[in-house]
This record gives sequence, C-alpha cells and structure tokens, in this order.
Amino acid sequence: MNISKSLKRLIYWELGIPLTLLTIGIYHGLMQTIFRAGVIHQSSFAHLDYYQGLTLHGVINAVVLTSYFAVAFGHATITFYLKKEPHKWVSWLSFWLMTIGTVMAAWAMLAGKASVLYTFYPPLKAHPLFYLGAALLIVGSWIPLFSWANIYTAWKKENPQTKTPLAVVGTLVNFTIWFVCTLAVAYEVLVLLLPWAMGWKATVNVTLARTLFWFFGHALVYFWLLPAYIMYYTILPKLAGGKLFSDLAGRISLFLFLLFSVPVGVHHQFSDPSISRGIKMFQGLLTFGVAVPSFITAFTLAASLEYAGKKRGSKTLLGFFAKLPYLDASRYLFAYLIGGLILFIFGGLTGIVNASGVLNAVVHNTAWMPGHFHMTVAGPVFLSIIGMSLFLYSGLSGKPVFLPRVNVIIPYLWVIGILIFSTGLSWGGLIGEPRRTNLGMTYLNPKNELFTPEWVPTTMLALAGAIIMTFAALLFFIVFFGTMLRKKTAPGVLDFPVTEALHDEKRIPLFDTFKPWLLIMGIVILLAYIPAFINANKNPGPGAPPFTPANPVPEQTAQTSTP
Ligand code: HAS
Repeated sequence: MNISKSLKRLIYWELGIPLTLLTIGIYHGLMQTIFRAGVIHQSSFAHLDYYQGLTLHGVINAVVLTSYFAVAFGHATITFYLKKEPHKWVSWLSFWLMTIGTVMAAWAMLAGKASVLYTFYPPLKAHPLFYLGAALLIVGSWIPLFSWANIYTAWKKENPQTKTPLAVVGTLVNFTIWFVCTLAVAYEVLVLLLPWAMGWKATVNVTLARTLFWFFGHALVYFWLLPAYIMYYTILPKLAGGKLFSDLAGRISLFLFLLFSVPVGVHHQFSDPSISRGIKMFQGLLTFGVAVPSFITAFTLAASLEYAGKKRGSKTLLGFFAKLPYLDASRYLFAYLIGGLILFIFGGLTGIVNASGVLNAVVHNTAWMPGHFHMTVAGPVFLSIIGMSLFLYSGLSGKPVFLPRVNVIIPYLWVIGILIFSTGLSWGGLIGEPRRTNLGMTYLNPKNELFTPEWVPTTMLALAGAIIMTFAALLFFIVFFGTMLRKKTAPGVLDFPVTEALHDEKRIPLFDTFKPWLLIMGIVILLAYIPAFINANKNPGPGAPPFTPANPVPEQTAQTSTP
C-alpha cells in the first residue's frame, strides 16, 4: 500500500538512527570479549573505559535499538493491517522525545559520566541527564500507543464481527505491557534516582530501586521479543511457503504474555536477602507460566514449518527441515527469522534453568547469564530487528537490496558466532566465571594473584564467537547502508508477506477483546508485587561494601581480613 511521505520519512529515521548507533554498540561488544579474554590488561582502551563500553553496548543494543524499532514496526503493522495512518503530530512528537532523550543519555555515557550499565542499579550513580534521557526515550516510545488504540477502536466499531488481525493484537499487547511496566521505572528514575543524582537526597533505598527496576526489566525482555513473535506468526509461514498452523494458538499465546510478562521480575532477585521466600516462590512459579506462550509458539511454528515443507515436497517425518528456503536470496527475511528461532531453542532452555530457584543459585551473576541473553535478545530479537529493518527500508524506498547473496548468509554467520560465543559464556558461568567483570585486570592476568587459568578456554571461545558475530554485523552494515546508496527501481510501498491460517478457528470473543485480560493482568500484578514492594520498603538491606572498578574483591573484605 502507498503511505504518506511523512510516515515514510518517520520510519526511515526510526530505523536509521538506531542502526547507525548500533555500530558503536557492536564495537563495544567485541571490546568486552577482548578485555575479558585477558588480551589486554587495562581498564580502558582508546580512552573508553570497560564499564563505559559495557554501558554503551547494553543501552544502545538492548534499549535504544529495540525501542526505536518497536515503534517503527508498530507504525507499519497498524497502518498496513488497519489501513489508517497514525496521527502525524503525535508520531513526530514521540520521535522527537525519543531522539532528545537518546542524545542526552548518549552524551552522558560518551562523556564517561554514566558508566552505570543498562540496569543503572544504585549505588552506582549517573549524571542526571542520563536518567532524564532514559525517561524521555521511554515516554516517547509509548506515546504512539494512544494513536494506535484510537485507530483500533474506530476499526472495531466498523468491523465488530471481524477478527482483529493477529499482528495488531500483538502490537497492542506489546505496547500495553510496555506502558504498564515503564510506570515502575519512571517512579524509580523520577522519585528515587534523579533527586539523589541532583544531590537533593543523601541516600537511596537500593532494594526498592532494584525491585522497581525488575518490575520493568523482565517485561522489557518481552517488549523486545513480541515484534519477533508477530513476524513469526504472521510472516514466517508465508515465507516458508505454507500457512500458520493455528490462528487461535497465536492469540492465546499473545494474551498470556499480557498476564505473565510483568509479575515475574523478582526472579532476577532470587539472591536478594530483603525479599521473602514466599514471594520468590510465587514469582518463580509465574516465571514457568511465562514460558508457556513460548512453548505454544514453538509447537505452532514447528507444525507450520512442517506443513510448508510437506507442500514443498517432503515425504518423510523430518524431511520438511531440508525443504525450507534457507538460502533463497529473494526471501532473505526467512533466513533472519529461522536463524533467530534456532537460537531461541537454547535461549529458552537456559531461561528455564534460570527460573529454578536452586539452579539459579549456581548461575546467578555468572557468565552463564550473558550466555542466556545473547541467545534471546541477540538471537530472535536482534535478527528479526535487523532483517525487518532492511525489508521495510528496501520496500518503502523501492531500492533493491545491495549484495543479496551475501545478505542471505549473514543470519547464519551470526547464529554460528552466537552459538560459539554463548557456549564459552555458559561453560565459563558453570565454573564460576563472573559476568560484568574486566577479567583482563585480574582473573585473566597471569601476573595477578587472582589469575584463574580455567577461564582461559571459556573466554577465548567467547572471543572467537564475538569475532564471527562482528564480521556478520559488518556485512550487515555494508548491505544496509549499501542499499541506502542504491537507486530506486520500483515504487516505494509498505508491504508485508501475509500468512493465511491453516486452522482459522471461528472468532471467540474472549480472544478478540482486551478488557478481561487487562483486568486479570492487574490482579496478578497486584498479588505478585504488593508484598514485594512492602518487603523492599521495610528491609532496604545493609549498604554495599565499596569496590574499585579494577578489582572484583570488595575493599572492605581486604581490610577486615588484615589483622
Ligand atoms: Fe531471560 C535473565 C528466565 C526469556 C533476556 N533474561 C535475563 C537477562 C536478560 C534476559 C537480558 O528466571 C539478564 C538480565 C540482567 O542483566 O541481569 N528468560 C527466562 C525465562 C524465559 C526467558 C524463563 N530472557 C528471555 C527472553 C529474553 C531474555 C525472551 C530477551 C528477549 N532470564 C530468566 C531468569 C533470569 C533471566 C530467571 C534472571 C537470572 C538471574 O539470576 O539473574 C522464557 O520466556 C523462555 C521461554 C522460551 C522457550 C523457547 C521456545 C522456543 C522457540 C523456538 C522454536 C524453534 C523452532 C524452529 C520451531 C520455552 C519458540 C525449529 C527449526 C529448526 C530448523 C531447528
């Protein structure tokens, strides 16, 4: 379909800005593995400190890229399926708030005044502009929800008996989760952190800040994931040459995310002494609940791919795997999406390990954790974001993809890189290798008394994977920016491959309305979080022992152990 120049320009900017910043994010990803493998034994390289680089890596890749993309993709899906463009003024207001916020936070990080990592846990303190910037980015990213909700309500009035398109359900579910969870982080930033960073308050309740952060933080991971799920349900089966096995399964899965995405954040705090065991147990159980929609997705997509493979001529039980269009350059989006799905099998399994209280005690705060999340956020999420950014840009601009044969192998290179990288991290985590530590300064410096040779192979493996990933990312930048420089050869239109359902079940009102789900969502959140917040308020916990950035041993321990 044709769309207005204004919306086109908006989507270009919302794809182009984060992809340009991604070059910095990717560079710092590689640098992390170099520092950690003990290739350099310094606290900084090229005037950028290890923790500064880690903050830039996390904030750009996991927050800036994902938020801009979710908004751009949301504009595209709502416009495409409901045939109405979002309000122009509201959409540009959202863009400017996000962009001003990003510039503020980027300045603070690049100036070395906000090396607080993407979780910005106190007592680490950032420049006030970092917190303000993050708040603006978040507020800007949920403003379009109001415009989309208006379009949806009007469409529903005109089509009361038509099922809401699955992609629209997904977009509205995702931004509702985003709106609800960001209220907690807004409170954390505006009421706890900013006054403290401005020097108006002397201390901050660290446990409360962490609890508020994780109310937001785990829902955040599903805000990253759901655009990928929308593509898996509504685009992938068509690209594979088949149909979606069940439309209803997709709806059930999306509504379950609405219930379970938020009230599970305490599973990041299993080791937090201030929160009582009952709450951990309850949110731990809900965490197994949030895996259910992903299991539904796994089986539904496997059945859809099997149907596609059979239509393409497969005759044996598993022969359909061999019949899928893995290297078809004209359907390159398939490669990006299937690559992410392969990684998510391992990302999901490691997530279920994390969710078990007992196993969590083994892997918490170890390298296992980045092993897990690179197979989720840097797996299905990242691959679907970059693949769809290229697809949207090329379609809207009418410019053919640059180097199409190279383009279709990029996702597989990335998958190989991540599998090697995450194996190194997961193995290291199981033998105690800590996360978020410049190992080259101590544990992987043979001259240091803390030198731990067991972590040499694990960190080297991670470095090898990271080199392959960086190479894949470089190729992607060449393809994406190369496409931008090409001449237009077709009219620029907004178009998606549209998947039909194999079982298009009749419309069930419960799965075509938001109200009952929102009500249950509210009740579960209150049950899970009121006691957690009471706990956090009552037991702020003792102060943290002081550390220096270069040494993982707390200074106090060193002092107390000296007679
Ligand atoms: Fe997680 C920590 C538990 C999913 C991201 N997670 C993190 C952190 C991040 C993150 C960033 O319970 C670290 C935060 C920090 O900085 O401290 N996670 C889970 C569970 C799931 C899960 C139970 N996580 C995700 C997703 C993420 C993500 C998705 C990003 C997008 N995670 C945890 C826990 C912690 C944690 C604890 C805290 C640990 C700690 O101690 O700090 C579940 O949602 C996973 C369910 C997924 C599945 C997989 C389904 C498989 C599919 C693929 C099918 C493939 C097909 C293709 C059909 C059950 C859908 C076949 C075709 C072929 C050709 C083979």
